Amino acid sequence: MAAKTTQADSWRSRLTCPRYNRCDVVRRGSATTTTPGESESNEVTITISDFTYSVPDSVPAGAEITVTNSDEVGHTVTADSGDTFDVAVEPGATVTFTAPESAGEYAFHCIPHPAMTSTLVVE
Ligand SMILES: [Cu+2]
Repeated sequence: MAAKTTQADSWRSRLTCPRYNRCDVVRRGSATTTTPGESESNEVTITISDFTYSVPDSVPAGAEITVTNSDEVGHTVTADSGDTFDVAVEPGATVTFTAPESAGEYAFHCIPHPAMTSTLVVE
């Protein structure tokens, strides 16, 4: 009876969360600081906030990509096809993975939240 609650619970928490309030909380509590003016081309970072990926316009092939999850639920960065990349990021956590070695556009999604999609452009 309770076997299929996982995804339903995820959606329920999404629907009941005050989206903008949570965003403020996340900003205030963030330990990450960004220094403006530093070369951002070397900073390859995907940020997940409010169930949305923020992805650089493009990343170098084979780059180490840092994924930061600012949300209060876990997310994944999972390539739509193949096993090019598939990492899970716990709430508030940061993980890294290696960008594909071949240039191209890699669509990806979040496993628990299929509505979360984006594309990693590797050049
Ligand atoms: Cu997600």
